[in-house]
Amino acid sequence: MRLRQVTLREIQLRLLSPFETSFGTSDLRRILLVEVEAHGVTGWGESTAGENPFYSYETVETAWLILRDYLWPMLRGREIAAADVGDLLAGVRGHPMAKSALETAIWDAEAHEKGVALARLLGGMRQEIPCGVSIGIQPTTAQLIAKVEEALESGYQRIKIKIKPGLDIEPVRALRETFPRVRLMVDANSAYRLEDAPLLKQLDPFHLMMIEQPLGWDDIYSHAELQRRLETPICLDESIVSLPHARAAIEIGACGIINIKLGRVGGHTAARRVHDLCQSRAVPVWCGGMLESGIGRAHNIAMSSLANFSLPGDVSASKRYWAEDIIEPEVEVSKQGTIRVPSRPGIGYAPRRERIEKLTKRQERLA
Ligand code: SMG
Ligand code: MG
Repeated sequence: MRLRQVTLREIQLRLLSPFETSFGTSDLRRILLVEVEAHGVTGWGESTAGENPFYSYETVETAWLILRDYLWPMLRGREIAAADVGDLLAGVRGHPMAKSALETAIWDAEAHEKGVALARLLGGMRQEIPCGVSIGIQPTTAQLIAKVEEALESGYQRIKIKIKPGLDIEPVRALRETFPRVRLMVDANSAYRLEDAPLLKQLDPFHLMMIEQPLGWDDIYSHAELQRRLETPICLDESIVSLPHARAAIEIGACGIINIKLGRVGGHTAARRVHDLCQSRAVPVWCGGMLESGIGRAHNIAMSSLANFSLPGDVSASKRYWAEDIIEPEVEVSKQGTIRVPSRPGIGYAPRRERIEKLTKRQERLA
């Protein structure tokens, strides 16, 4: 297809409640949406860049600049296929969240053009995906337990809690005492150092499914060192920014599980390559979340339909985060803790244009 126009929009959406991790708190989300138009079809993508360069170096501002000044000019006027877009953009180093916003929008447009569900176009085979929740750091253990209880009542299949130094062993102990059999894991978002290995070792007796990204985002080597000392599998998130990083991590034994995020690796094609590599090395993967609006959530669902997404991901219902989402229907989770992969064309959820217009803080049309 040949794109006629790309529209960048920044919308702002307030989270139902603030989300705290080891690196800070999110409350009002600034979300960059990309809409691409080809002849007769449109496609939507979402950049998962944050308000601040804390989870990654990208922000809404950097993604906007890179999309407008570099990525769109590389595609303008060309005949393109969604599967090739990632490679066409490879001349720009890094900036995977900016790339992913554009690339995923093109995948959506191509699926609409072909009249097929994006999940099928990507090669996904699951009709429903297993879901977990990610619970931010809570002011008290009682509040944490209440949040976990609520998630389990809604049917979610596994619980992830955020930890940071000083709020790690005790919350996990309390949860294990209250919920002895629940599938439980923790995410440190790089808050520890290799010297903390004896502390992290104290998590082993709680039979966690995994410890996500305990050490530095750029320190795959130390994770291998740590993994040798722990029984609990390490799952890498921030460290896996590309296929070569995934290969290195697996080869040196830095993790037993990988969290795949579209924005962190640069789109569907890159994510599928990481998925395929992990599958060939018997490393299970699951889909991470970045507090996405419905657009990003829908792309996560399509990606999660691939075969090796065998563990419950962080893709949860719209209503956990938003009073009202920007897609129709909203993402819903069954009592069994699953999301049905839509069979409608494209991402399978319709962007609510009027609502998006109302939430838009700025927009720029690129032709
Ligand atoms: O979208 O449910 C969600 C959030 C999942 O915990 C989540 N994401 O490191 O995995 C992670 C965090 C990163 C986002 S924190 C702003
Ligand atoms: Mg994480």
